[in-house]
Amino acid sequence: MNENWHRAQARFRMMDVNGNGHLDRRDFELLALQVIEALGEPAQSVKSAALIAGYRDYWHTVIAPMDSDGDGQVSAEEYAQGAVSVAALPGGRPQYAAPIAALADRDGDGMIELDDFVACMTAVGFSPGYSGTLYAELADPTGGRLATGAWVAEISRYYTADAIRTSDDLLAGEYAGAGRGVTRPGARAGSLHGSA
Ligand SMILES: [Ca+2]
Ligand SMILES: [Ca+2]
Repeated sequence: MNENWHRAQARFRMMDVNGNGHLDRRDFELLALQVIEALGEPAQSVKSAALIAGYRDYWHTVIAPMDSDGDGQVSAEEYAQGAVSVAALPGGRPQYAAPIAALADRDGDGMIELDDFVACMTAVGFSPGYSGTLYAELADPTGGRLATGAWVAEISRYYTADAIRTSDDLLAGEYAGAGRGVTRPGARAGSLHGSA
């Protein structure tokens, strides 16, 4: 198992929101709804609709094609084989990147506040500590605030194969997400590794 395999499995677990061991359309609907709820955004708003559409497109165009056995779900094995590459993403970024940044920019001034960033990040499975650290790293060094474009760029960077700045830091943040308050009856820390 190499480092990229571990990263793939960590991502897989974050996306398997309902914890049934497979990725399908429902997981990405839940991801969008968790972010919308975490930010207190009205479910029917334009920003919410854009995020839901972004995650739906991401599922259909990026994740669903990894379903090599055609059962309508993407298993951990299929995901690992799918080799998520930024080259496969429309415009070089996942479709939810711009909508999630727009949603977190509550007042539309192009900047995201720390609390809103952490709410978004924890809603998709990152730990609060990692989220705070990442905000500080990405924030404008003069104003101390995070520009929406900087976050969109970071989400895109996250998909590049050489994106690991320090793998321990990144994986610690990702694995911490397994402890979020989502019911995951099928999620077991060792099960994915055992299938490698
Ligand atoms: Ca699932
Ligand atoms: Ca499948």
